[in-house]
Amino acid sequence: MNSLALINEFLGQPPNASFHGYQIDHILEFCHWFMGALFLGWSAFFVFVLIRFRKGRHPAADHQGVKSGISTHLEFSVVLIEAVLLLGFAIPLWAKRVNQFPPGKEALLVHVVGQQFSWNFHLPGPDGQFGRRDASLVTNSNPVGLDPNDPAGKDDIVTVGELHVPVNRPVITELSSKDVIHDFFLPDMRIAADAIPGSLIPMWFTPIKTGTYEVICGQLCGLGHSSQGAPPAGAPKTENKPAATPAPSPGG
Ligand SMILES: [Cu+2]
Repeated sequence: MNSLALINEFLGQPPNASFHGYQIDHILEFCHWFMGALFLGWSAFFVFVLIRFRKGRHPAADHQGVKSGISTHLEFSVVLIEAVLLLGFAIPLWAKRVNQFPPGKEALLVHVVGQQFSWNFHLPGPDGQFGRRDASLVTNSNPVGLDPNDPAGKDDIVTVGELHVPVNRPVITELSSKDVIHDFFLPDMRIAADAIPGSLIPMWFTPIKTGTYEVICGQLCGLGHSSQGAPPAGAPKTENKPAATPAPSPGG
């Protein structure tokens, strides 16, 4: 861990637990330091201007203003650095995340359904096939509306608030929502994406460390928003195939 990483820790970022997370951390570190430098620079400039152009020294306004070109050069450098950050780092990194999904056979596919205020996880079970789901079948004991007559759904695993995934294997989550817009956010995995009713939004990550990590909702979605968490996404090292442990349902 280099000293640059300290600024992320100082700002409360948990240690990275996903394969691509280091790239995200590097760009965050750079942005934090860059924004810190900008903050100090602009603050110093502001104080300088307050003193330099005080009323005592300039009782009458000067309509010509600043004659030196320093501020233009400074502004241009800031714009240049920001353009490099955006076009050179942020957009390519984002493109990699959304365009280069791992092959379906290699990855573990999980359907994630958000609701006020919990996360439901639907895994295909040993047969690798998801059972049919229907919104009209949703009840308290059938949170994702799994069709009991569909043979493909017989071995499916549905859990509320807890997800177990293997390490070192890509996980693709397909996000949707039953009610309002939520945001499936795994801070330790350095990923987040909105869960929107009527859409299936794919997202992926590869856990590289075993442990128990937090799942939170990153989108203000109602009164119970802050309680829409789950201590999830971790697996014992020995676990090679997906397994999920049902958690007590929040009863809603
Ligand atoms: Cu939410």
